[in-house]
Amino acid sequence: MQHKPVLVTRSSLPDLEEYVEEIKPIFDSAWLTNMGPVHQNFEQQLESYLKVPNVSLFCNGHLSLFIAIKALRLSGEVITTPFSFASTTHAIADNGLRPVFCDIAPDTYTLDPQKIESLITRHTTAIIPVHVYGNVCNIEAIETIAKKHHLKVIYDAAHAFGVEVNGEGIGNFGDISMFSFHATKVFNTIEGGALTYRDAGLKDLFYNLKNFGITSPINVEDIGTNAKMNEFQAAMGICNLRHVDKEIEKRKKVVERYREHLENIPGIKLNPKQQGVKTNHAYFPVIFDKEVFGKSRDQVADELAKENIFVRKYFYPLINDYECYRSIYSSKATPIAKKIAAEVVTLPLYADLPITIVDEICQIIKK
Ligand code: T4K
Repeated sequence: MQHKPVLVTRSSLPDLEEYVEEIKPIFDSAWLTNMGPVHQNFEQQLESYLKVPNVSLFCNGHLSLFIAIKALRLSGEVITTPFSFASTTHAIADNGLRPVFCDIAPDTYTLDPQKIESLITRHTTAIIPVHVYGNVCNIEAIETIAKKHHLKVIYDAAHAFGVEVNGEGIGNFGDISMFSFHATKVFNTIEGGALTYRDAGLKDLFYNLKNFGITSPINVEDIGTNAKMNEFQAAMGICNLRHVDKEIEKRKKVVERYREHLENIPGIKLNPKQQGVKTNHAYFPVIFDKEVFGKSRDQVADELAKENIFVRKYFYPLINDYECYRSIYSSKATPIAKKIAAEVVTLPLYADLPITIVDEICQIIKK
């Protein structure tokens, strides 16, 4: 008999009893949102887990990024990658800025620093790279370029929760990093997001911008929005944080099994292992080179779908090919990203994915 549909991921959840215990004080106090005690407690726990000096919480990752850009008072042009989720570019464009797409490196799928400088103009004010799939960007090269040209750097670290570089939390690089705690992420608060940053002076500004720009009962200094994380989200975060290391360990086992099966098959390229990086096993992207492997990514996806296994083509199409951007941009300007977007699938990956399913997926691919 066929198994139930296997999707690309499945949210991690604590035991119901654990969550109920965590939300009891919220029912007692009737304090549901607006940076209450659970929110404050969770923020502190995250600073310690992520090994960063400052965390600000938000209702989702996208509005975190939107507010990060707004807070730095950027203008003009922002260099970014087209190989990402819609959020990265939308957050730039929605701030009234012009996204400028830079191609990616073929090994990590992150922004290629060698291609950044030729895109810098007198209007450029920032770089927004993405640690896509949890792969770490070339942070040293990006920092050098940013310093030389006086640019801000905001990392989209939506995929990089818990990732460390030589023991340092990934959220310590650049001016600001954004994490997503969406249901589909390694660590979730149902919906949710956070900014991490070294400049403690940003804390009050983030607080105000996520709360309509209100600075006191009689003063509104900024055109802010409503991007507050509520107490129930924070309680979910506190529960999930207790288990996240175990969850990542389980993901690692799934990834290792995939690698055992798929490593060294001509025409198949797996995600790189980066030296000095503690990974979080967020995604398992696989590149299929049809010329060598014999089947395209789409054919592989179709074969798997016949067996009730549904992969995702993260990130196809490229953002510069979206209907809302393609009249202004050409994806031909980012050929590496275009090729990878056409050849990549992300295979199912979550903590409780049975190894038997991993075996089945790999048998179908090998067949
Ligand atoms: N930057 C980057 C690089 C990002 O990848 C994202 C989000 C952001 C910024 C913005 O962060 P947030 O504002 O979202 O916090 C999903 C997620 O919705 C999105 O958060 C994520 N990136 C993106 C890569 O993936 P979809 O449209 O593919 O989601 P959906 O609903 O098709 O779900 C995918 C699979 O996840 C389902 O097949 C099953 C599983 N799932 C889904 C949901 C909603 C669950 O197991 N539980 C659930 O509750 O975008």
